[in-house]
Amino acid sequence: MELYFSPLSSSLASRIVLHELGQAAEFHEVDPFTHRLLEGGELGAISPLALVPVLRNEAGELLTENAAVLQYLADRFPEKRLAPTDPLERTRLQQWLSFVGTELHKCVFAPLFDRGAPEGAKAHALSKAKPRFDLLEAHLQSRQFLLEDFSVADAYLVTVLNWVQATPLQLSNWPAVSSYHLRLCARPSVARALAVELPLYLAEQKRHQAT
Ligand SMILES: N[C@@H](CCC(=O)N[C@@H](CS)C(=O)NCC(=O)O)C(=O)O
Repeated sequence: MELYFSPLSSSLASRIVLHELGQAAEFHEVDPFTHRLLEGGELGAISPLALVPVLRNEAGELLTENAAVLQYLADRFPEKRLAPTDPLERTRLQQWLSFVGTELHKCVFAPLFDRGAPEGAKAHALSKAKPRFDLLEAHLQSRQFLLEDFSVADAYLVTVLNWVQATPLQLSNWPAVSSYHLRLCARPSVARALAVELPLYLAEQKRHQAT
């Protein structure tokens, strides 16, 4: 398998899941500002919106959209139980994947990181954070994970929570979410993924400061 990724972006969730599954993959780094592959070439030539993650499976099929990619990975290796098969539990998983993808990633964080977004859009996005983090806080107060056990939705959530430190949001306002974040960051698959991608992220920042 091959994963097109940008350091510490939403594609980190797929790397975490690959580690959970014990699967090796080929990784292709994409600069999120230019959409160029560091090895040369354009992500847009592979995937029209030039967004990561893009997963290429062994048959050469290209898969996009984080929620779909993560479930595909989990379903390829069902013995690792990273996605429930019971219909109700699977729906709960999809509920959390959609919540993280639409209510947190796209509604709160995407405008904060969009260099072209006007200030008003950023303030508006910040105003959406509290009810969404309050919901998570209530859910995580009595749980270790979003579902009964670690699932691909946790890989996505820990990825998005990493972004808080680059925003004016303070995770300490939501203690259960903050403990969850620390706990998940210490999980071997997550710690390993962060150890690889943090230096790549810092190098990416340096490249763009220089230009
Ligand atoms: N709907 C897509 C969104 C993916 C997405 O927003 N990826 C970001 C990284 S977190 C990206 O590639 N950004 C580059 C850009 O916006 O040009 C998904 O769920 O996978």
